[in-house]
Amino acid sequence: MRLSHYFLPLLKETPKEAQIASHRLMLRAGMIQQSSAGIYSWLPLGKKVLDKIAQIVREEQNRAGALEIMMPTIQPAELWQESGRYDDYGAEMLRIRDRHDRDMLYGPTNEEQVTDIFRTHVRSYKALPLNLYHIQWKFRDEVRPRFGIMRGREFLMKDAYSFDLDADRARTAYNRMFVSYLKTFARMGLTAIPMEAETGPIGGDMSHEFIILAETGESGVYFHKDWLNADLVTSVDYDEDLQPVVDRFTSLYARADEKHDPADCPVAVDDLMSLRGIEVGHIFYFGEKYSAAMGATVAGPDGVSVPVHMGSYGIGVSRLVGGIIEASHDDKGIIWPRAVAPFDVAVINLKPDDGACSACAEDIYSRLAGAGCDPLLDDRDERPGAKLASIDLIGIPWQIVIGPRGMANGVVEVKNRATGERVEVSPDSALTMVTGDAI
Ligand code: 5CA
Repeated sequence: MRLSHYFLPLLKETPKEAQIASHRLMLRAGMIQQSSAGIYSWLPLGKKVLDKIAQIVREEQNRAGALEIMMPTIQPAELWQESGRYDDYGAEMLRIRDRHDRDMLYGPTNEEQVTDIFRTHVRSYKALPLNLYHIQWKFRDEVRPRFGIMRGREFLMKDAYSFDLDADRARTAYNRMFVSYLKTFARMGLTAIPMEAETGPIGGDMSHEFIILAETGESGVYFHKDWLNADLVTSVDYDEDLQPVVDRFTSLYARADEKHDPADCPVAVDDLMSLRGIEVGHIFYFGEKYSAAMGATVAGPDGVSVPVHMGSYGIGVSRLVGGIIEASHDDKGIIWPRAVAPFDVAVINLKPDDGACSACAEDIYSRLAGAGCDPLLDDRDERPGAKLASIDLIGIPWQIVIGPRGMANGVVEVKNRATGERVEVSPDSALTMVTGDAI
């Protein structure tokens, strides 16, 4: 992409309304624009990161055996009346009436909708196990939308729903999602700590939140310091028995601060850490809560029909954009982990009106694209200092800086955004450095 053809509305001033780094940086980097409280438009740079995060989530859900569907954002009130949640959900639910005076709602979650799909088509245990997910916008009329897209009213969620014949098999489905979440967040360069949690309006009797550590997080968490070096289960296979893996993780102490009781904590004071975190995922096992209320039953091997056992599994896809920035930024701007970066490498031409600089920049740009990289060419007619600052701000992992002084010596500068390291090398070596990192 050529920056001269792109839409990147950078802000020079720090927006006053933004209280935390990720909100400030997303506005300054031209990633989002507020439409109304807690509701945002995603501009090209933001949309690209959002899509990359969604794609990692999708790949890991597919790998864990879940099947992608797409359910609507607008749901009929009747489904929620069947489960009993239409009245229970309260003011957080956005209620809509259509032209025929039918009560509808903008879905805050999809347990009822997916249970309706299931009961329409599945009658026998032979169709199980089944796990259906979608990546879709939700609406919750939060009392205090804040921190930009971190606590929005409209937000993008991945929500998966598992169906099994009994509690034991449902536990297997739960464990698969548990492990797939650790893998998903690890791919984004994040350490996520699973923590026993309340089930809230979703209901049920087993639940874990996945928390990433960040100073500005809304949740306080106490945890064993070994979490910081926990093996990220990348090598675990879904065909093995996952219970020991889950047990290994859950045996390491992690508690929300309101649940931490110093008198009853098994961890020695020296090993205990207390930090703040952001909830990026939440999984629930709630058994027959919705299936019994909505008549989603299957005939078991003995021919007897029983309500199916269900769980639901959420990831805050749009919240992760902010969460990753909270976990990875400095005073110059965002530092994207390679896997979610909007572009792999920025080619910065400091003097576009210089023939040698432009020829070199164009050559590097086209060879990067040919090597399967996604490069951004800064060909704007801007001061060199402003260019370097804006590329630092938007956090591209590698920068190749081309200027007349280097050209005279046949070299360009390669900068690693995360470490700040810079080296002067030939254009060929620059290509090897940044493409080698991609592969
Ligand atoms: N149906 C269940 C699981 S699919 C569910 O809705 N769970 S949840 O309420 O915990 O939401 C799942 C995830 O969505 C949360 O872990 C969080 O990362 C994200 N999320 C929830 N509310 C918001 C919000 N207001 N803004 C941004 N992300 C949110």
